[in-house]
Amino acid sequence: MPAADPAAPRYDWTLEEIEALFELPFTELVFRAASVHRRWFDPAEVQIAQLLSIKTGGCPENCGYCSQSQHFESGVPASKLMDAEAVIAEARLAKEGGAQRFCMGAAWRDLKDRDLPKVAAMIEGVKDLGLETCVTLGMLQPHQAQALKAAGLDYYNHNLDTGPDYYGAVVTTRTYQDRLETLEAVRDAGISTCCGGIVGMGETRRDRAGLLHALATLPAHPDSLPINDLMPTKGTPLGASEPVDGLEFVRTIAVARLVCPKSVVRLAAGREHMSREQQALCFLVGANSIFVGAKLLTTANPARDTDEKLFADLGLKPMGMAATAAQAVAAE
Ligand code: SAM
Ligand code: DTB
Ligand code: SF4
Repeated sequence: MPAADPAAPRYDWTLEEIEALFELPFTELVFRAASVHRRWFDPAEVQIAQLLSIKTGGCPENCGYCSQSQHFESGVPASKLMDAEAVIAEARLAKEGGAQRFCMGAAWRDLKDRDLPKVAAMIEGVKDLGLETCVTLGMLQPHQAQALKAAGLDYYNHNLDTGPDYYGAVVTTRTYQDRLETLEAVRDAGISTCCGGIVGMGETRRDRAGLLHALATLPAHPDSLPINDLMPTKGTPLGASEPVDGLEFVRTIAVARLVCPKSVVRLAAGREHMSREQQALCFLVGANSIFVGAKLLTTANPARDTDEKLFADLGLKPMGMAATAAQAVAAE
């Protein structure tokens, strides 16, 4: 019998195995993660995504990290859902700036059926520009997921945020199970999943391992796996969190690459406060997607020319769209 491929995806990871990966000597972890990365991806390729907040602030949920919750005084004003034409105009600019995927985020607890036609028009318009489409709209019912799929949606972002044991310290208005059910509705509708979490919220390494364990034991690994470094926002309960050590963040990316080897791992929020060297280490251990543009949803991100210089200095290039499409098919 041929030996099993050590880089093949596995769905039976134990929490202890994942904790043991975190404990490896840094050099060994980097080597293993970079090796697995090369098995499935061109390590010079990084996917370029851009975010737009299509409905900002006033959210009824109490996610302790979030500037958009109505429970906290973060100074982010609430606004109405944007018009589809304005969203499509922003997407056109993003494409001209080199974005490959356009991610539209709404500060909602859940999608309301009355908003579906407008969101569907945004998806159709953005897709017509030749961009991959992603939305993150809170919890979804199965019929809503099907309607988004019919509009041409490629990806739905819905994060688990942290490990199950720490989750209750971060948010109480929505359960872990609620999140898993939305992800199931997304998968069942045939939409690719974008699902990850946040580090730097005061969690332990075991909690970070718990997040990656939850992701690696989903019925299907996320197609996109964003790891966010908390963007601390004054006025939110987690606004004064102790930042996570830079090398620990790199370890988290490396372990994500090892346990979900075929997922496109995104170095998501937090690049604004990371050195070029830290970002380079993240790319080395398997991060192969970023958000570009000076703004994420409500917080800052590196300027486009800063990222262009970083890509030039590191010899990185935008991921071929064929590669991202192949990923989506491979994960089905
Ligand atoms: N309201 C929807 C929801 O929560 O499902 C969609 C938008 S929400 C802003 C999307 C994700 O962004 C969150 O689940 C969280 O993981 C991430 N996020 C939000 N605020 C963040 C922050 N300050 N720093 C890092 N990540 C953050
Ligand atoms: C994800 O994992 N990160 C993005 C996207 N999915 C929606 C959001 C990051 C938000 C950072 C905080 C802000 O800008 O408000
Ligand atoms: Fe609302 Fe999403 Fe922010 Fe939570 S993360 S408060 S659900 S916008």
